[in-house]
Amino acid sequence: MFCYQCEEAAKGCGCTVKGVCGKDESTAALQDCLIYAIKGLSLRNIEARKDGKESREAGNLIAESLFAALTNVNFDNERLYSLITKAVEIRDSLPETGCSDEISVWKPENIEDAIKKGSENGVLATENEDVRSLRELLIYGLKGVGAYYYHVVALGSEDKEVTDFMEDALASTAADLSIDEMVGWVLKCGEIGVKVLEGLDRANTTAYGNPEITTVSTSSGSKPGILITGHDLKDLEQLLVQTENSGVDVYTHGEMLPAHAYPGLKKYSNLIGNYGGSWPHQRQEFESFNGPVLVTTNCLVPPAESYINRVYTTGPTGFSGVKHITEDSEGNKDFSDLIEHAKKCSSPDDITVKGEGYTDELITGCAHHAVLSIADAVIDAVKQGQIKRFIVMAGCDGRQKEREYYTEFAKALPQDAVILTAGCAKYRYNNLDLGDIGGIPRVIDAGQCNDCYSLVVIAKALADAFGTDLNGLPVSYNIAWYEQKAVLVLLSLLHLGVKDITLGPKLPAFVSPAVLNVLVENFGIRANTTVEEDMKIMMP
Ligand code: FS2
Ligand code: SF4
Repeated sequence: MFCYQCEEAAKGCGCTVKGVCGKDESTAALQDCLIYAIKGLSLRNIEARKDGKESREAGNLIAESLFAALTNVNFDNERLYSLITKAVEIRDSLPETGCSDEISVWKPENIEDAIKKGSENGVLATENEDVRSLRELLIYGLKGVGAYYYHVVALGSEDKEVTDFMEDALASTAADLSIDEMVGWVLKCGEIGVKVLEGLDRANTTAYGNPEITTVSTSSGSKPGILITGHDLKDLEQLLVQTENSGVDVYTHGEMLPAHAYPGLKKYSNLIGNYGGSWPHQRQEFESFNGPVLVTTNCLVPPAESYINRVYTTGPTGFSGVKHITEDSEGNKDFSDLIEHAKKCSSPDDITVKGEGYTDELITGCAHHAVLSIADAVIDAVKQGQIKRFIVMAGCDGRQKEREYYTEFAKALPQDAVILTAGCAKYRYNNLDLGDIGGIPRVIDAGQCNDCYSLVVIAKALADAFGTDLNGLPVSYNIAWYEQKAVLVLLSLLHLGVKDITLGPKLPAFVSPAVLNVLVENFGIRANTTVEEDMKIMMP
């Protein structure tokens, strides 16, 4: 196997024996085969599109497949294989094109055949390092598009421009293109990233209302509970409806924390708090939660034997041996097994970090609507020098010790700096008691990584108020990345013209020296260093 799609790629180069994430060789090969299969499907669907005979089902299957191949989503070989066979089935239902390229006609005999195909057509099948780097950069950006688009579809919207782009861009990675053409596809992916994030923001707020600034308890109650993690708000809504008056409480974990801020979700009295922190702590936190855990999307850490029987997956996630909850044709899911399971479990152990400097209440819901409603106060605070600078510390958390950098950076920021965040990166500092500036929280949590669009809206509003552009604002970017949704967010920021982003804790292994040069020369991207050095740059 060879995989280098995430920040934790072994030795900063790539995982070759088993993934640091826990993905084994056969799963890695099936994910590569799945990408191969959806490239073939894309090529055929583009041909069919010319005659108006394309499959609309293809776009959604491609999005789901891209999501399933994203880090920490699906470790279940049978499920990955069924996506491959589905892609082939849709492809073969399209009108004949006479095209006999292997990628357009290949069919697996069985799962071993698919594993073989994947291992022959993985990342290293592209020999030239720079071509490989640009193709993979595009595919990882597309995994972000697929993941975000999957949520849009779950909430009942579709966007043909996005699905056409996914197909066109996937097909481009099977063609011999010039470096300039490939760079063009990568930048276009950032443009589509902004569009899909905007669409997701619209879908979420249409379904559940505009998030309100909300304080969330991290204490444990005395009733048994269900812990829900991942990003899927519709799953949470269905779980809340089904657990109402059942005697079972619902707690959020990780990226589900911002759900507490939506009027359409916070109205449920059985949504009682947030338990634990970000995904790398799952092993301890799922253990001490004592009750069932519903994993709706990434990040899933391979569960330990001691609690695997309490884990349930749904949506794109999967793990061999873990119960998976599917939806019916109306999009409804039946969580009754989980609820009955919870009733037999003890209440969660209290794991809240207590003491001076920490808070046991988390503030979330500082999405664009809520922040713009206090825009006058924010603008005044900037004009009067109470807020000197905003630091965007959005992105991902991860396992490695070097991520402590972000905690130390947050602690070291002067009192007149405000952190703008979205994504699970915030768990490195959101329980620090960083206070507020005249009532404006010093950590403005816009939500999940899915909500990065909010940060763009806030930054654009500030730019308008100060008569400047995004780069003219007193804003610095200290982004923490881990997986491929963060790759898309980065490409989206580049599309918006944001320059001088600091990225860490390591630069992507899939960016070749020549491609890095393009990013440095055109966009001023730099790697983070030490808190002291970076502070000089970001708090000039
Ligand atoms: Fe965090 Fe993991 Fe949100 Fe990423 S829960 S790193 O895949 O999607 O951010
Ligand atoms: Fe390694 Fe990351 Fe790939 Fe997992 S997703 S195999 S940790 S590079």
